[in-house]
Amino acid sequence: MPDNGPAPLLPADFLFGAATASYQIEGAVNEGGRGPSIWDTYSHTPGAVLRGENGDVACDHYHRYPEDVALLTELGVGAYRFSVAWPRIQPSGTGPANPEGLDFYDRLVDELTASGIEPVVTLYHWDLPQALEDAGGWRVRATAERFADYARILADRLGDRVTRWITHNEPWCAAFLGHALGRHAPGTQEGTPALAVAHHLLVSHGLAARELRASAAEHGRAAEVGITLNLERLVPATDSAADRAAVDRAETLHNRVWLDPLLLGRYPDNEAETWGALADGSYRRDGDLEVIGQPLDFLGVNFYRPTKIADAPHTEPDPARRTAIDIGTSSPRFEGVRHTTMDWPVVPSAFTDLLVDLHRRYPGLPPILITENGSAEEDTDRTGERVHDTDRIAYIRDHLTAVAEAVKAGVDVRGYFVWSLLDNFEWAFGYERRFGIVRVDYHTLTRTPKDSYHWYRETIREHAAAHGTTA
Ligand code: GBH
Repeated sequence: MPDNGPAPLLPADFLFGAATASYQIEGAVNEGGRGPSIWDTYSHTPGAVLRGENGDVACDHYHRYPEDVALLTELGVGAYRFSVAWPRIQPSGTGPANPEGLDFYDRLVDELTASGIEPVVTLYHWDLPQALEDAGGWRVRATAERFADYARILADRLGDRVTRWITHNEPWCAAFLGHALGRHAPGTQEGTPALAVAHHLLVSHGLAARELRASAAEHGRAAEVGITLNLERLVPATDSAADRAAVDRAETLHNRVWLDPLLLGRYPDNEAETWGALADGSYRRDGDLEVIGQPLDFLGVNFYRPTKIADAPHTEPDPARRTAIDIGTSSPRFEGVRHTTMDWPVVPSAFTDLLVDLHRRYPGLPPILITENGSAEEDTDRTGERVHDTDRIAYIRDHLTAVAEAVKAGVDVRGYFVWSLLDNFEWAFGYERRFGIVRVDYHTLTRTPKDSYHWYRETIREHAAAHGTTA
């Protein structure tokens, strides 16, 4: 048992979990009647992913899920967050459900509940059926309507065992990395369409939330609906007015474009400053804000690192050719702190600041679940079967402590999911970046718990013991 410092004390009913996502772990892309997704297309596009890697096999979780549930059981987590691959449920994104796809998640949910682990289900972690992309993808409203149909299918089938639903994971990535930076599927650099995507993702969240709740009501079940955002802690590079204005624009691009409609029922007031002519809003319709702004049962927050923001020239001088992320900012490096293999600065206090600030700025804030937090490390310090990932242990411990500080300051945080249970397909970075607390050998697909897994298990046990409950 590695001793890497004590675990922080969190409330007695605090939920400890682990998280994954479908395309990053499942593999078996041509099995069980699954249709292609935009990530199959994108990862098979030369030059898109580091070393040309893709999710065809990934961790082979589709076949090895009993072993992965056994790892979760031994870990002692109260909950497991996973995502459903829409193209397993509706191979072309519309029409009747594919029974084999539903059966897979049905078995997974059964294994989890049999082990006393709550399944927390994300509906969309970026694997859009390719057929829907071909019909316009998230640029068109119809995709939001199809998403609601898909949500209904899942709620009807799994809602007897699943209570907590996350409609979207990090819509910022789906909208802006996908359609403006072009570093995620579908991999384009568009202007206004990226903003239409953001809006349609929010509308789809609202439409799906209604279906999840309607299904629960009809069946006499409970449903709790949330959405997961990758909120950014943005720090001005200097105290200058220009840098502070740059932070305001970045706040809008990263945080407020989601938080304001979800929690305040309106879009940010500085859209024009942020996007100029792109922010024409023509894709918005009367009634949309009401659909988007219905009450959330919880807000999912993913946090990894803060970002420093400075005022900078636009990268595209022609406003007509600008993409939606070109808002006249740059991100200088944090000096004097450790950086992980993602080259992300490790600043745990920024996590506390983010949560406390969120709590102050949004008075009607629902309870928060930390749906992802973790660190990519080299994991080169190994003896035999052991992986001595002391940096990852320190990262998780210090970020859990940062959460505990936020709770002390009055923020209602109910749980924490470590990203990730397994090393997995890290999107544009392929398999080179490892976030797992369990090592995956991609030749043999053998799973080996790292020291951080043992540390996390001990932390969960100590938490239960300190509160006089059993893990
Ligand atoms: C989360 O994204 C995801 O939900 C999860 O699937 C992922 O594995 C995890 O974090 C770790 O990254 O350099 O321009 O290509 C966090 C946000 C967005 C961070 C994409 C990495 C790469 C941007 N991620 N980003 S770029």
